Amino acid sequence: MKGFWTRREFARLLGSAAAVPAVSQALAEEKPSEPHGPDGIPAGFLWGAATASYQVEGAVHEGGRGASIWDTFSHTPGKVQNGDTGDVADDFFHRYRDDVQLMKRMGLQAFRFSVAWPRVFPSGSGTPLVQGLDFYKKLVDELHANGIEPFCTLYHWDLPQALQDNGGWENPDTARHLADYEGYVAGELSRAGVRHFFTMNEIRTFAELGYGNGTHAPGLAVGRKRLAQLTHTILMGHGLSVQAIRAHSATGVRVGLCENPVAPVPATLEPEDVRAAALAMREENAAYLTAILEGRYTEKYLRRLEDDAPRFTADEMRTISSPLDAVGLNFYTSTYVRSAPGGYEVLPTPSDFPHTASTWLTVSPECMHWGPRLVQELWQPKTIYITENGCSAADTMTSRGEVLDTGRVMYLRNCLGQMRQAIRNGAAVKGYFVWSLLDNFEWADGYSKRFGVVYVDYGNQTRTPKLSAQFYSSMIASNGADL
Ligand code: PNW
Repeated sequence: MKGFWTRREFARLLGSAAAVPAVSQALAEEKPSEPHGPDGIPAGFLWGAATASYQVEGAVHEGGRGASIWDTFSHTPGKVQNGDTGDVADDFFHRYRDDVQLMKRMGLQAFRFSVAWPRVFPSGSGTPLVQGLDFYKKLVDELHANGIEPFCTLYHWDLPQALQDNGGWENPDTARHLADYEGYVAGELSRAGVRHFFTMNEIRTFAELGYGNGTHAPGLAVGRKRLAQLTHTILMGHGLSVQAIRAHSATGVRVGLCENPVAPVPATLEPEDVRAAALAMREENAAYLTAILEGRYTEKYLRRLEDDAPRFTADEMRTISSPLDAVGLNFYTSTYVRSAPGGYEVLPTPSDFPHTASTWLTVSPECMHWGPRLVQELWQPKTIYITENGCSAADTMTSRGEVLDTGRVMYLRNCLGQMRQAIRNGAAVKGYFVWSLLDNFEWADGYSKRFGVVYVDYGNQTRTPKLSAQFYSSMIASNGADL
């Protein structure tokens, strides 16, 4: 089934030619995606699960690992719920073999993990630690031996503390150090057979929460002007890393990033509301995905920031929009919009809107339809992966040792149905990673919020697949036939 609109009709719907982004420089050279089968989920679709280094590994003092900003932050009283830290987490560093067997039993075809920068460069730059990548190489071998495709995120927020001491993302050198680190790791891991790399995870989250309101590491609130400039430095780090990964890795690797764009959902299907949603997708993500995929900041963004707008050069914007092979999208929730004078209006969230165990995470699976669909229609990526989607729940174990997380089953089933709708409407979604494989260290919420499809008893590190893991396994077995 085709989308509602052809690309040209959609461009007309968006209004004046000026409002229509030039096909992203980053993705312009890509061929259009293959037509998808009538079932919606294309053959060869990859079903996976995601984790991140600091959230699952533990072993923070092993192998010469340096400190990251999350070690510092979690050990600062009052920053994380219950004073939790990632010191032990899921002990994945020691238990990865068993966990890969768990993945295999679930039928997972892909696994997204991240590399901890301070395991490889303990102080962020200089000479890499010889044994720094041993753990990841063993993990990759284990995945390959069990027929699971590794997807490697190179920066999921654990910045070496030594770089933070020199200004962190406020120091342009950090972008260059990141690229050196990413080029080195991609070189090594691509020779170990890793074919998929993401430069970064969720620029929006670590910039806005880390430096905007200080609820994440490094816990700063630097004000609008400095935030805009350091966000630009982060984008530079991404672009330089894309180039470094390509320069250093074995041929055939695929490079992308994982971002969590605001996912605008049109309140109605009237063309003006759909157009409003497309405008909102572009403007609400202007400092992140839009800048990366178009190689420019929107006029509205620059005008809104006035004197606080970032300083940048045309050359930097070309670096930032270095061509990508894939776009990773993390979708958890939606933002409802409608048409309004000036383009669009973001609608307020009613106080009784259903939400999960995390109050920010409202239950609105439509993000999985409109999110990928609007990204596709605006920027035409050849490949989209849903690199995260999932929810928290107040999971408990029954006396029979089961975790019956029906809320998560409902959430995932509906999200996947909406993803199928996006694919039907032309979004080039080629894989899906549930967040998360395991319950883990949920940043400022510590261990108080559980996102896994597998329950972790933090007392003895026992893993118990939840009902949602069973649901996900059977869904994988049918390639989503029942969605
Ligand atoms: C993402 N918010 O983070 C991250 O990529 C994961 O590491 C994380 O565990 C997962 O989503 C679940 O939270 C976010 O407050 C953390 O809006 C917080 C927010 C959004 C994303």
